[in-house]
Amino acid sequence: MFVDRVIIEVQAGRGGDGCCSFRRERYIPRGGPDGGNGGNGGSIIISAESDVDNLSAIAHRKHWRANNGKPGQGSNKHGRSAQDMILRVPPGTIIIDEEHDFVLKDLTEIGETVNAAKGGKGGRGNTHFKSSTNRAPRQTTQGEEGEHRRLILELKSIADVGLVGKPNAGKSTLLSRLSRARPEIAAYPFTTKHPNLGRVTIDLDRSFVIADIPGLIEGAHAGVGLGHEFLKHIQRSGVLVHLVEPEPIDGTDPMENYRSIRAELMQYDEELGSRPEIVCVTKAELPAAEEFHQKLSSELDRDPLLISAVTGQGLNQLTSAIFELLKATSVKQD
Ligand SMILES: Nc1nc2c(ncn2[C@@H]2O[C@H](COP(=O)(O)OP(=O)(O)O)[C@@H](O)[C@H]2O)c(=O)[nH]1
Ligand SMILES: [Mg+2]
Repeated sequence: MFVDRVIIEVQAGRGGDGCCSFRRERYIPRGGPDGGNGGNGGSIIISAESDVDNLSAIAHRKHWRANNGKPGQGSNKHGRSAQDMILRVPPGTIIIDEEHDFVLKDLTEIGETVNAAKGGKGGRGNTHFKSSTNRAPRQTTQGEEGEHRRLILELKSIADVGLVGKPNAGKSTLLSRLSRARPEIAAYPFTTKHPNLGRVTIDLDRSFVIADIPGLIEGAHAGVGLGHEFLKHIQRSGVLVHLVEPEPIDGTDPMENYRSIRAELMQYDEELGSRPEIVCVTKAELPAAEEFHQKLSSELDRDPLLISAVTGQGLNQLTSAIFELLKATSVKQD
């Protein structure tokens, strides 16, 4: 199951109370205060980890609660602090405070963490209050309450490149050919039910991540088909690769298909629709491919590529073009 949005409640642990105690030993009258401090409550830490790819492990539970700190004891024994609870999420997870409607943290990097609910501090034992003027204090403090929050966790995948195109255009096949990702592939629409990420390695120091999302169809922005919700997984991609198949099995016009995906992107988010785009005519070995490639060339101001995931035609050209464009767009951002 692929989950990219969950609402949970997190409750940090309470701090342990400070202890009130006096040393009582034979031959030592009025031995003085010896109550220890309470331990700290556990915090709820959310951490972006490379081996997690969606939020399903978090979705099975609504309440996440860290343990309380232990109270202090006599003989100046401090209570033990509770361990923090760590929730592991994929990089790209945005942590939102639901009640107050603000972003607590956008965990974009692997290894980044946020303390989503701080554990309560332990209370002071009466030893702490000992002074020259008060040698037998009875005063202690209680442990603090742990923080409580309602959180929305929303995953917007981190991928350099987003693949777009009609269902059946060949997106998943291309991803599996270029990377080690193994998305589902079949000759019917909507085989891909959730986004897949794959890293494409050109050589030792040149690589990038591609996201394959379920196919768009016209009206996706209005909730038709698999809907636009998956578009958020390419919203952070600097470059789009738009695949168009030359001979759609459903008999649709490939040129119309190209235009409708463009319109769909613009309607969802103009900024996304304006990202640099590499257009590819797929399935190059099919008879109609050449002719459609020519036709599309005259329509666009930049030449589309002609590729085949079956024969490998144009794939090196595509990965180099992607890399160059990524380099150019990241320079512009700096
Ligand atoms: N002839 C040919 N068929 C392809 C090529 N790439 C993908 N296909 C086929 O097109 C169909 C849809 O591919 P898929 O990758 O699932 O498309 P997606 O819906 O865009 O992800 C499958 O039957 C693939 O085998 C290609 O380069 N040449
Ligand atoms: Mg697919």
